[in-house]
Amino acid sequence: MTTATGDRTAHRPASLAARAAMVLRDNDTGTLVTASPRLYPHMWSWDAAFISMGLAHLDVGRAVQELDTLLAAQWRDGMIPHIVFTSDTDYFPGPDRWGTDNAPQRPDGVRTSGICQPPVHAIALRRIIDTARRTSAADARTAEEFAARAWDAMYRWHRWIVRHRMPDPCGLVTIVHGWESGMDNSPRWDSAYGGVRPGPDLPPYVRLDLLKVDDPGERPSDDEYDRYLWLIEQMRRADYNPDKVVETSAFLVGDVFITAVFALASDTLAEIGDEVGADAERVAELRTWAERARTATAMSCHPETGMARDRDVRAGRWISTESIAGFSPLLCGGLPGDVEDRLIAALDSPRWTGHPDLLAAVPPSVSPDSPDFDPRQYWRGPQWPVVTWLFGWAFGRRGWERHASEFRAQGVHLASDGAFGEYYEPFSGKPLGSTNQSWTAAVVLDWLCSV
Ligand code: 2M8
Repeated sequence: MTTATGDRTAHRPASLAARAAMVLRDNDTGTLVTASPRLYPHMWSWDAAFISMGLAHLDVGRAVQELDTLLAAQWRDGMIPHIVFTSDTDYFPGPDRWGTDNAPQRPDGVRTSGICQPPVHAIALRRIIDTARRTSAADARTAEEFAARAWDAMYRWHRWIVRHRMPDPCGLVTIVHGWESGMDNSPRWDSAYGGVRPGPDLPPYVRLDLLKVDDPGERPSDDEYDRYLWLIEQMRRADYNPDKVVETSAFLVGDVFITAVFALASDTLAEIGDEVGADAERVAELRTWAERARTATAMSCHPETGMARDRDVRAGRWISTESIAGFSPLLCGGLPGDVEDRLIAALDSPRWTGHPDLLAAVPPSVSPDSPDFDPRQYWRGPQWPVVTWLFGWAFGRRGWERHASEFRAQGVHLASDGAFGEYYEPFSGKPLGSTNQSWTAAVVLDWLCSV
C-alpha cells in the first residue's frame, strides 16, 4: 500500500519492510551481500556490519554468515579490510590497482583492498544478538555461539587499531586515506587533501563510478580521485606495512568520528565478552581503550562551539569544519553534563536537525547553513540513513529514548519512497547516488522491526 505526498510516493511500513528485504535478497551473492547492485558490486567493511543487522531480521544464520565472510578476509595482523572483492570487474579501483597480493599480512584465498573503515562491527554483533534473543531460543543460540567464536577476531581488530592507528599524542584514531573515514569527500578532509600532491608517475586510470549515477556531480571530482589514487600508490610502495604506511602517507588525520565509534564499539565488545566468557584480561583492555578514545574525543572539542574536531597530524592543527562528525562525543559520552547539553541543543537547532527546510528531521552530513554545504554532493551535505541509525542507536543506549525514536521515525519517513537511496537530498528527499543500496535497506528494516 502506498500514498502520494507531493511528488514522493510513501510506502506503508509493511510494504517498505518487504521491499527492504527484497533489496537484501537481490543483492545477495550467497555468502555476501554487495553494497549495491551496480555502483558497488563487492563487500564493504562497515556496510557489511549494517547489512548483517538487517539480515538478522530475516535469518539470523545468514546474518552471522555475513560477518563470517568479512572476518575470513581479516588480515593476519588483525586489520579488517575496507573492501572484500567479489569476481565482478566493474568497479574501480579493483584488486589489481590495490595490489595487495604481495602484502605479507594479507589473508589467504580472498582479494581485498589495503585500508580499513569505521569499526562498527561489534555494534552490529550486539544488534544481531539482541534481535535473535527476541525472535527464538534457537536464534539466540546461533547468535551467541557466533559471538563466542568471533569475539577474538573482533578483539584483534580493535588491538590492531590501538597498535597501529593511535600514534599521535592527541589520542585520536588516525586514518591514512579519506576512504577510511567512510565519509570519503567530506569537507572535513579538504585541507588535509591539499597536502596530497599526486606525482607525475601516478599510473593512468579510468573511473567507472561516474557511469553509474544519474548525475556525475553527486560523486567526488576527478581532482579528488587523483589524490585518492596517489595515496594508494604510496601504500603499495610501502608494501602495506601498517607502520610504514603511517610514516609515509601524505594524508594522516586523527578522525574524531572513528575515535568515538571505536570507544562505543570497544565498550560494546567488552560487554559481549562478559556475556560469552571471553578472556577477562582482554575484556579489561577493551575497556581501557574505550576510555582512552572517549577522552581523546572529548578533548578534541572546540572551546567555544563545543563541536568535536579532527586533527591534521601532518600539519599539526585542528580541523574545525562544521560536519556531522562534530557531534561524535554524543555517540560515546565523556563530556561534562553542561557541555553535552549544549551539543545536543546544537544538534536539535535550526542549524542542524531542526532546520526548517528539511524534509525529514535527521542530521545532514554538513549543516545547510555552512558555506561547505552542497545538498546533492555525496558526503558534503546529503542525509545518510546509516549515520542517522548509528546516532539513534547510540542515543537509545544512552537512555535518550525521545531522540532515538524521533530519529527512527524521521529516518523511516525519509526512506519511505522505497528507493533505498545511498544518500538523500535533504530538502526534497530525492534519493541520490545508488538506489537499492543494501545498508540503507538494512537500517530501514531494523527501524521497522524494532517498533
Ligand atoms: C563509498 O566509498 C567507496 C570507496 O570506499 C566509493 O565511493 O567507491 C562511501 O560512502 C563508503 O562509506 C561506503 O562504505 C562505500 C560503499 O557503500 O561507498
